[in-house]
Amino acid sequence: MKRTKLIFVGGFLGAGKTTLLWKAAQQAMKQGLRVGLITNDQAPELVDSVLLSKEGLKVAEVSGSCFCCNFNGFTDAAQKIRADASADVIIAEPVGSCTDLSATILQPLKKIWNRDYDVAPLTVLADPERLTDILKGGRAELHPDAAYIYRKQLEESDIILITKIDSYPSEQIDKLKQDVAKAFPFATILTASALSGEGMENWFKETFNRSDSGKRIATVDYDTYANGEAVLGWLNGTVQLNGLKVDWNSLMDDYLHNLSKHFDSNNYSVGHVKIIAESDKQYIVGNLTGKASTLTLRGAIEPCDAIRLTINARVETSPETLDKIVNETLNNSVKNRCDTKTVAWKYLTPGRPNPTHRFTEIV
Ligand SMILES: Nc1nc2c(ncn2[C@@H]2O[C@H](COP(=O)(O)OP(=O)(O)O)[C@@H](O)[C@H]2O)c(=O)[nH]1
Ligand SMILES: [Mg+2]
Repeated sequence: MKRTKLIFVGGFLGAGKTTLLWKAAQQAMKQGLRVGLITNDQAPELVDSVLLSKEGLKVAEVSGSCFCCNFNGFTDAAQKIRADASADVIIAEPVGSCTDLSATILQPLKKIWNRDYDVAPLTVLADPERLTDILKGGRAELHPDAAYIYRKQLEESDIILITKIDSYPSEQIDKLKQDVAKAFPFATILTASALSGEGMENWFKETFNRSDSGKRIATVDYDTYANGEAVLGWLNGTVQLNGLKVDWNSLMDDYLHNLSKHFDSNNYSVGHVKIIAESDKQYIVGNLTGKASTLTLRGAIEPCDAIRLTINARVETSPETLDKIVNETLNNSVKNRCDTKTVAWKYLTPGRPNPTHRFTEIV
């Protein structure tokens, strides 16, 4: 079997990685390529995997640990999807709060797995709003140590892809592009919108055709990195909701707005809150990537009796507080509308990153 192209799409929580994976996979399949995707999280019950599978894409998941701390879990998943899907290309999404991927994933892959994988340049996605603030030396409403992770992700990138350009004026994006090029002169700077498709082909071509991956290893202080992750409460849960011809669209809208209100009024900075509600035939996806203004809901479910709701929340507060807010808000939002039954529920603080490999030199 020939070598599989392996593309990593990093970037902070909510930057748009999963949306990009989805659109890139669709585009690549249209070109006749066989595509596999790998998602990653600290815990099971991952909205991203549910969502991508619903779109008919071949998805493997590494959950319970990030790729860096479970390198063999990553290569097992990659080997499986390479064999099952005869994949020409695999696109992998590391956890949004992870950094040091060049040292811990790209270099070991080049050294150990060169026969099977042709590793593409490391793409780091950046949302224009957060990026603008970080470039000014700000912290994009994040804890200083979480903002440190954001900067380190950019410092180790081969390609910085400024995303979501559909929602920003083009002059602003041009100026941002120049500023990013000045701050990170080693990286190729590209722009795209996964939603409108603009710039996607250009990014995919550049990434797919290049093999100069992991050209930099950033100096990362693991105490600051660990603390940047530890300030986040992490919750993954799945709940079955049962009622009678319930208007799920308005219920999900209420639920996400109520959650957002709680986080904002307590000044708990949101990394990313993502929900997917699924009936037999339809689904709704909700996202919150910061304050209430970032709230979006997509899709619709016709009134019916039962849905399955998966919730992933990464918010700057203790996991216990996060659990309380997510749970109580759900109970208040569903009151008199339906019953809830928990299928799976886990909340935690990510542990100190302890990578399987950590190369100090470029392979
Ligand atoms: N306007 C706009 N929103 C986007 C784009 N890509 C992603 N988003 C939104 O950003 C939020 C987070 O996206 P997601 O792909 O889940 O981010 P991830 O956490 O990096 O995987 C969602 O609300 C997406 O709809 C884009 O190109 N344009
Ligand atoms: Mg994602």
